[in-house]
Amino acid sequence: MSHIIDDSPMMRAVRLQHSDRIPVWLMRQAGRYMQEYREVRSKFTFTELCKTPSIAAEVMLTAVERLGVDAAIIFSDILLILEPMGFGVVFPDEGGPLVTKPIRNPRDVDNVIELESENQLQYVMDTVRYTREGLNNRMPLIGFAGAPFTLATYVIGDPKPNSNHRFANNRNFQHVKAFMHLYPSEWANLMSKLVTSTAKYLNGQIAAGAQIVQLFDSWAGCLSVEDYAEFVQPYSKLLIDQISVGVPVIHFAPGNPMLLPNIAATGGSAIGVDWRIAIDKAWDLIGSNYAIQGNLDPAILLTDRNTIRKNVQKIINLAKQKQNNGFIFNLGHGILPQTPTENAISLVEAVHEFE
Ligand code: 1CP
Repeated sequence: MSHIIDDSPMMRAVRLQHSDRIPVWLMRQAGRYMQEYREVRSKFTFTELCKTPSIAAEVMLTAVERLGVDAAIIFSDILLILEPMGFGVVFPDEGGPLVTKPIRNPRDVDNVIELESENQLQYVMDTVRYTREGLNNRMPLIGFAGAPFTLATYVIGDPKPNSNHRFANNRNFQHVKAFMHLYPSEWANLMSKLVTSTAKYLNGQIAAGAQIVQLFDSWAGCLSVEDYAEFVQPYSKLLIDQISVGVPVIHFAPGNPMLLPNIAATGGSAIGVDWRIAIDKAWDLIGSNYAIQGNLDPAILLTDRNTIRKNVQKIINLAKQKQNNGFIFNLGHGILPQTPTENAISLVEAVHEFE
């Protein structure tokens, strides 16, 4: 890896080394809130965008340029890996993503196809290459994947035949929870297939040029600590343990601060934290040997420049009280589509100007 990237604020922070400034990037930093994205998106469907690496790369490069952030993430989606695994995935313009061939009974797990090679997602590997080239060592590039549990929330459908398995209809996560308790051995089989596939996918992104990877366990917060420990933690650990040595992993599982000690024990160099807990208290739960990423409430970006600055300073002050190194500023979850772009820029400036 080049020394320029090794010495970048983002890379130094994720490794708990001192850096001159606090690095900042925003989850979902390229997206519908941004005029430039909406213009590109009006010409392509979301799937076409993801499958056209030169444009996917351009979308992210435009966003990082506009915002002035310290890290780029590839433009892609956590659900794309499900296609070569035999689940249909569609992204309708309204109502959220849809898995068209979900698991409806325990026997369906046998038909889930393990990813054989990252080349089955060649377009993602190309997006990594093009984005990395376009960045020209200005900042590290983050690859990413959904954690096995979060992928399972999308693929385990309503057991009733022909029922509509739209994820938005399943916000209580009742199907995935019932499945893991009722069918522990099929659950283990499904999670193992997701782990093996995701490890290949992430290591493929690393081979293609990703310098950090982030694991999104976006819906793990719906679980109790006991269920997380029994049904999820061993698999996420297995996955993180298989990531290429020396590549920092950011482990993000928002929604339930009570899980933080387990999330940290599961692995990662940096732990992502949402706004439901203060950053200093979160760091106490995680431990000082981990970097921490977070934790502004995305709703604050719907206010104004002064309110944003005040909230940014509050978070940085709390983080600094704990440790001088190892803090990455981010939102607690993805940026909201209603966010004015100038507010996102104000946030980045506020972090960079912090004394
Ligand atoms: O129509 C559109 O333009 C599609 C909107 C969209 C976008 C811009 C989707 C559909 N995915 C993405 C990109 C995306 N998704 C990125 C790229 C980087 C960026 O935008 O800056 C990343 C990192 C993701 C990750 C992702 N996808 C997560 C994890 C992050 C999180 O928010 O917790 C999840 C849960 C998804 C699933 C997904 N894909 C798309 C949507 C709207 C959703 C989430 C909502 C849902 O399931 O209802």
